[in-house]
Amino acid sequence: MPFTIDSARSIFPNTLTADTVPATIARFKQLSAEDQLALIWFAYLEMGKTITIAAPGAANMQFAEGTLNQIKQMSFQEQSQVMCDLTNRADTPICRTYGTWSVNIKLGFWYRLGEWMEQGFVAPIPEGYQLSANANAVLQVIRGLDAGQQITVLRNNVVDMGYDPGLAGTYQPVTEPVVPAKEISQRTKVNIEGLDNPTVLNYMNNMNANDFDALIELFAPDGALQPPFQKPIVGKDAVFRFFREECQNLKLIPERGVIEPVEDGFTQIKVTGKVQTPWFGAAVGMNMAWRFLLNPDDKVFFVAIDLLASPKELMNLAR
Ligand code: ECH
Ligand code: GLY
Ligand code: GLY
Repeated sequence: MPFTIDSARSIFPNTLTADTVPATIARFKQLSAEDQLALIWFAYLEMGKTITIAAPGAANMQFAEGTLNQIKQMSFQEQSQVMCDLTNRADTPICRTYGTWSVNIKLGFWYRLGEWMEQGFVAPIPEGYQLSANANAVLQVIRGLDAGQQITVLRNNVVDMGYDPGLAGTYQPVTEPVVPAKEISQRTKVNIEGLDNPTVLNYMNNMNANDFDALIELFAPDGALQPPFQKPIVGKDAVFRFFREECQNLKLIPERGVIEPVEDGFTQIKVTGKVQTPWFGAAVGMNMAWRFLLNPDDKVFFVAIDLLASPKELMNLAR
């Protein structure tokens, strides 16, 4: 075996990723819970002026409905406490429930709370709230990011909230239902300048069609997928679960790619292009790279998905 998952992670080492995203999140986490909530509120309001967020689907919201109604019944003081608990990742019943939800349910939950804060059903950020100097500095950094990086900061903050019972390993994750794959007649095909590798083309087309059964067959049994700023998800079963839970209705718009053989029949491929999330649609095109390592059977042994530092990186296919 010429490659391990670990060594595969450093193919195409010249790829410049948006490291300001994890750096900003790390600084954000040092702030008080009140500051964190107020900062997200201000950032969210500012972003809302230029990009519209799609309302979560009903199928998505049903799992959060009970908790949301419970919060709606509370006093403003209790509501503020729940929001601070979530931010502090306290061990409370609501934080435990939140911890079992998939990413989209967590985002839908906060989307609804935000609406209720605006409408006066949930405790607002106090009028005239003054961010600390550190919080202001973080907000300044967020203002300077591109839209794709801004929504990634927001998303990852929301993902990190609540109490994570995952370590105990005894909970059933709650996820939105899986939609059926698109009918063949509804499917589109991507075009990638400089690349005609069928595994990569099928990867993009099957993801865009929500055809996760076909998509997973492109992977080697011990294959791995590394999402932006995360550790690799290893093995077909785990990757398949990830597709069904977190990859519905994405739009992958690859633009260009390079391919070259490496050792022992393996092939490395880098593709750059845009990705859209169903939350923002065409309003936000995230600048992304895919770094594939295919085994001698042309199955995906490893693929890393990276959020790029700048649009300039879309042209960087250097080895
Ligand atoms: C308010 C104040 C109090 C605190 C909070 C509030 C609410 C905040 C809200 C935030 C909503 C944010 C949202 C963000 C959505 C971001 C989505 C992103 C998606 C990126 C997806 C990518 C996919 C890449 C992939 C590809 C593959 O090939 C393999 C799979 C995969 C204001 C009340 C908290 C409401 C909705 C960034 C990049 C391409 C890796 C998935
Ligand atoms: N509105 C986006 C979603 O529910 O995934
Ligand atoms: N809807 C995909 C995501 O937010 O990750």
